[in-house]
Amino acid sequence: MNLENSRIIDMYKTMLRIRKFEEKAMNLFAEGKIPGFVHLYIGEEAVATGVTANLNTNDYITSTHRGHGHIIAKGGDLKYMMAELFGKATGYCKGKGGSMHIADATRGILGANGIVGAGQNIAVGAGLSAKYKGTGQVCACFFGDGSTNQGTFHESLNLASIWKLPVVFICENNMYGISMSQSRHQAIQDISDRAVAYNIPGVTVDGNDVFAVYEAANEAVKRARAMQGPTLIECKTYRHRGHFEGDPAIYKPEEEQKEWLAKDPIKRLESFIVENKIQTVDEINEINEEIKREILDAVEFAENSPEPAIDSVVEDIYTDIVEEVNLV
Ligand SMILES: Cc1ncc(C[n+]2csc(CCOP(=O)(O)OP(=O)(O)O)c2C)c(N)n1
Ligand SMILES: [Mg+2]
Repeated sequence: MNLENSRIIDMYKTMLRIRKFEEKAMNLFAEGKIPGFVHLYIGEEAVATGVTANLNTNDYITSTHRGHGHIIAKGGDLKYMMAELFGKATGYCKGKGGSMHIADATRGILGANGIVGAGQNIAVGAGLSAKYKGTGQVCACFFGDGSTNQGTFHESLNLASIWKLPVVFICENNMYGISMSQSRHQAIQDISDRAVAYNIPGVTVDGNDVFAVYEAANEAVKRARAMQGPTLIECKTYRHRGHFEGDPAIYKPEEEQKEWLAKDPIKRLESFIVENKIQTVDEINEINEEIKREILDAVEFAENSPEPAIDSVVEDIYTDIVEEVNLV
């Protein structure tokens, strides 16, 4: 692998930005400042980071209910994200969508998605449009292990394969769909085996190793841009938290948790950076401070932002009964 040091540091910063944003969201949720549901990506940061490091600003991504990491890695603005989590008028969806509906068309972020498996068919649509218009864009489609039992998974990989669409399918196998372990919800170990059914390449990588993810995605993105069709990449990883904040995750064995905490993707990259003298421990600490400040700025922005006006509840929606709604 041939990555310049500056790119390795950029990847480290992205992973840290995701981690710190989410740790902050975790605390703010516990304080009752964030309404709705929050699904954290802590532990899985290497996947979003390794994949998006291969994408351009105008390339697309589709995301999931666990979407903060994908959106941050694709360049989403932390201020508008935090404001959306707070339900404020300055948020990405003007405070109406919350954590699971953040989108930013200017950066190709086609949206987090509360419907499991629904990003896969959106990705096929994005790939079809890029191919039809000849724009050279690629779509990276993130989804979980649980979603690979949905019909959309089969339909999307099938169509993307026969139409040779520029889509990269990235399965984040964190070993659970809510409380259901992968060994209980499917009869295979490696989800990449399913690529055979669509006659496309399927690879499994260590999803906690950002370089392994980067390399697999690099090859898949090149293949997609060359209109050679999609690839299925399975990244084996682990979520450190419960399915959502508030889930005590009693179904996760202690030994398993310990084993995976020891494989923390950020600590691993940090060790690599220091051992290879790319940065000193002091420089790493400075980066940590810099990212913490970014997060605090985002929280300040969100806290100082106005609540949405009551009337805005009937704006930006598609319906013909709006006139009949009496808000007072
Ligand atoms: C179509 C649909 N079915 C069920 C749900 C409820 N649900 C939310 S998350 C989830 C599990 C998803 O597991 P996985 O795809 O592995 O993603 P992870 O949460 O592990 O990131 C389910 C079943 C839903 N949101 N949408
Ligand atoms: Mg899962």
